[in-house]
Amino acid sequence: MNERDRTAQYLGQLMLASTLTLFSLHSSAEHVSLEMTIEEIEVEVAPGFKSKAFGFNGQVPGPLYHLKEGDDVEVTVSNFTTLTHTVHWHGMYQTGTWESDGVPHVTQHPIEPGESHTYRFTADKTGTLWYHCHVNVSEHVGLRGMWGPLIVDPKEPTPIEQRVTKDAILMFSGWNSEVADTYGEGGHPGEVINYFSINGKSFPTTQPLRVKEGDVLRLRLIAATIPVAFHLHGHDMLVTHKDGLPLPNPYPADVVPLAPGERIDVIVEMNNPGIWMTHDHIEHHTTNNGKEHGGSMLVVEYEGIETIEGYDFEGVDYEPDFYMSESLKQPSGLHDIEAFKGELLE
Ligand SMILES: [Cu+2]
Repeated sequence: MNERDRTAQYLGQLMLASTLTLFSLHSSAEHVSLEMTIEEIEVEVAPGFKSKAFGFNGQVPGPLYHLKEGDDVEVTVSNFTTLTHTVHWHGMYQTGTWESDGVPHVTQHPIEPGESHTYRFTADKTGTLWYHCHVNVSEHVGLRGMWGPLIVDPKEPTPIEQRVTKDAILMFSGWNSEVADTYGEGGHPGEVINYFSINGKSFPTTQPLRVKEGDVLRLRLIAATIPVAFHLHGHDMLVTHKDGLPLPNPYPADVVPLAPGERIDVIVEMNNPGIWMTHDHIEHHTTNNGKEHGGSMLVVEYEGIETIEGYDFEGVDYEPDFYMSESLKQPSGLHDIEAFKGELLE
């Protein structure tokens, strides 16, 4: 084969490969078959504070569901706990599959201890969704960690989404140390929520979020159980999506409010190198049992910046998947995150 033939053959292969890539990007809806358990675990939320939880796949937040628009999903959920549960896929339209909506005594019988239930639906809503138990929600969701992220990639992402270089998920929740040790208690109106967390951890048990100058950072903010007023220092955030839906007119903000259950996506141009705080501006949400400098806060670290002496995260082992940025790069499916695993209770 001469040089020109080889070049022609190479170009032919390249075209075939790019056609296949396009094909797999745009008509890649698949049948996805998944399994998830519910376990009794104990999680460390803050230094010196542990809570009993019901962990999807033994972790809080639950594992990441990363799907593509149009995927046909089948999830078998097995309950290894002593109480009943269901799974509600929050935001999913469930077109023609209302029996998979996960509401006990309305769309299904709750999953009894030792039993399993299979949910089947099409991923017909895109963006940042989440899932949670729908049995005794005020306790199981409100205090026991029964929530996790559900991300559905759209067939046609918006132009700004296509520029994103780093994707991160932040789930906000609260805890009540008074009932932390006893299943079946808590979740009452007026009870005192005294710990506040991002991805199940209160500052400084959270992790820094590492970026580099020039990154286009997407934060998927999910208010799982508490209201939030999310503030990032040193940058404006472009609010691009609400509840998974792209906004017709994205707008800039430096504080983003979320009501419980709400999801807001923001996209940030990382153009101001430094070490920057983010925190919930509902002031008592930045405390651990009333002690300041805790709660729903994290630090954004630009690569190459020298930190001050006595920096909060000095010498702390860095966990790159704490905001699920690494798992979001993986092919679609169900992703366990090691950093969120609790201790199994016997
Ligand atoms: Cu439950």
